[in-house]
Amino acid sequence: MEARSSEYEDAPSQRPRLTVDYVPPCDRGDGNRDGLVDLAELAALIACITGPLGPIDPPRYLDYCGCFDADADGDIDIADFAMFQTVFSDEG
Ligand SMILES: [Ca+2]
Ligand SMILES: [Ca+2]
Ligand SMILES: [Ca+2]
Repeated sequence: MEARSSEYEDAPSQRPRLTVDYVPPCDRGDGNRDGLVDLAELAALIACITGPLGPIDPPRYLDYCGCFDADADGDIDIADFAMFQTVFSDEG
């Protein structure tokens, strides 16, 4: 049984294309996407801190909190803060 279709093999430019636009929640801690990870993000991160006993309490989990969950384990704790420090800059 032939699993592939040969319909487009002679006309590669006519092959169907799938374009996926992925917008990440933020760029390495840059919650407001201004290109800087500065005091604005530090304040936001502090508002999101849950401690290590997650999971995050949903009412406290603001839209942007996922931005600071660097290890993607559902909480914002010291491990996430440690990673935040590696990208933090107060030059903003
Ligand atoms: Ca920022
Ligand atoms: Ca954790
Ligand atoms: Ca985490």
